[in-house]
Amino acid sequence: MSNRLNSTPNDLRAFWMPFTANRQYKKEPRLFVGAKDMHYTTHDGRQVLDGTAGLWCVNAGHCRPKITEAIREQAGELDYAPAFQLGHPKAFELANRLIDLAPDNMAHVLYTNSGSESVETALKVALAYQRVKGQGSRTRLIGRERGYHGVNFGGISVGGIVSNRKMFGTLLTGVDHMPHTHQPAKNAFTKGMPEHGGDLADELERIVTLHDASTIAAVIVEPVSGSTGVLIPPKGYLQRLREICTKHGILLIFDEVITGFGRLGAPFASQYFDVKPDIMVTAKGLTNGVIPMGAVFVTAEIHDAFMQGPEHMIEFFHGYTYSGNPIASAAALGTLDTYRDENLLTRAAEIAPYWEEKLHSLRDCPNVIDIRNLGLIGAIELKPIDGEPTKRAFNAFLNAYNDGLLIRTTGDIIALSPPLIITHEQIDELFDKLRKVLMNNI
Ligand code: PXG
Ligand code: PLP
Repeated sequence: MSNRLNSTPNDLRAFWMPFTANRQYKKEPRLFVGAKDMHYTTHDGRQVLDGTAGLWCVNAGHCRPKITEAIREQAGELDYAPAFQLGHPKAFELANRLIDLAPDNMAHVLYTNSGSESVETALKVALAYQRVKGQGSRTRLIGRERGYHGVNFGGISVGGIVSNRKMFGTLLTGVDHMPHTHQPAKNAFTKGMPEHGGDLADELERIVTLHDASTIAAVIVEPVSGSTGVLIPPKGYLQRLREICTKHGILLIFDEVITGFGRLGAPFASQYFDVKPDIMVTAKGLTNGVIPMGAVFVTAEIHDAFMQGPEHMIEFFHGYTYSGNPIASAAALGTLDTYRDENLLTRAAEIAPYWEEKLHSLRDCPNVIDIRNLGLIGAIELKPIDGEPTKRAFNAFLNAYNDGLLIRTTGDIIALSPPLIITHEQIDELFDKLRKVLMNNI
């Protein structure tokens, strides 16, 4: 432990940190030097309860032995194998294990290194699929306001978070957006899925009428929006999107980067909501966040459409140096073993009622204007400080961190998504700490 604490760097300038208030951070740095199960250890030797599973990814908790061991072993046995025209056993084993877990219409997996890359891969599969089916006029992609699909150009084009888009020019052309589903005037403090807003799916019909179905390749949505501040789909909404896409021959892509791997109490949101997409985008919980890896799931129909032409020819011109990397594959297998052995992919369903009750008990705290939840996800929306948007939530984040609790904030919304191993006592501790933070004049 003392070695770890001594390894604190004394010059933080070179690293331009991602999605970080760099100047504030470097004046008052926050570093983690260790982690185990539900807790981080800070550079100043404190324990911090992980209320966010890192960045929504450490679903099995930290430094789990099966994952650590799998990585250690793989690193000494086969470190790297070329991803193109060659393979190694674990990438195939993993794909089969993933298909076993996935909704039953999913048949094949493409590997990536992140959620952002999974999104780009899914959009490219969708466009190329329409073309190989002789529907090359279907080039439009439809996203949604407030959607988050990573930070690469395709993802920010179909995404709908203004600050992630506005600096970067004209983006992909031929993209349109459905309205988001956040209706606080009607739905504030709803437990679970909101009653109002299911009809917003019909906005897709309007967009189809405007552009004509023959120009639209795919629709991409997060089943539950995470990054934008946790927006739970209204009742009936996802079913209706599915119906409209099917009716018009449009592919439906679910971005399950956050909802995948047990967050809602089923392996994937698709199963939780009983709505089947044509393509499913995942990352994060696939390796428990330990090694970068993503996976894109597609149906047999999509895959098989590409399997034509001479057999020595590449069927799909896409892939990454690290697609199905051996150490990442080993980490993912260790992760799936851990999920299976501890029933973690359904555990959120068991603890969700307790989670919901404790979360909504914060309703009486000052400046709380909405509380939302589903599975092991929670959000508390705060009234912004006049003229200083985002500051109230950021203050809450700093105070919680100093008090031994990790929360995540976006705008003036606090998002919670603890590892799926959290106990009832730790849920109590989390909300006791958060209540103290919210009561304390932030
Ligand atoms: N799609 C969705 C739905 C996501 O939530 C990505 C794609 C991109 O994944 P990568 O691995 O490229 O980051 C994400 C990522 C937050 C937060 O606090 C959310 C994400 C990442 C970092 C922070 O809400 N989501
Ligand atoms: N840039 C250059 C110059 C490359 O040679 C490559 C891959 O060979 C890439 C980018 C893409 O890298 P990756 O496959 O890791 O996404």
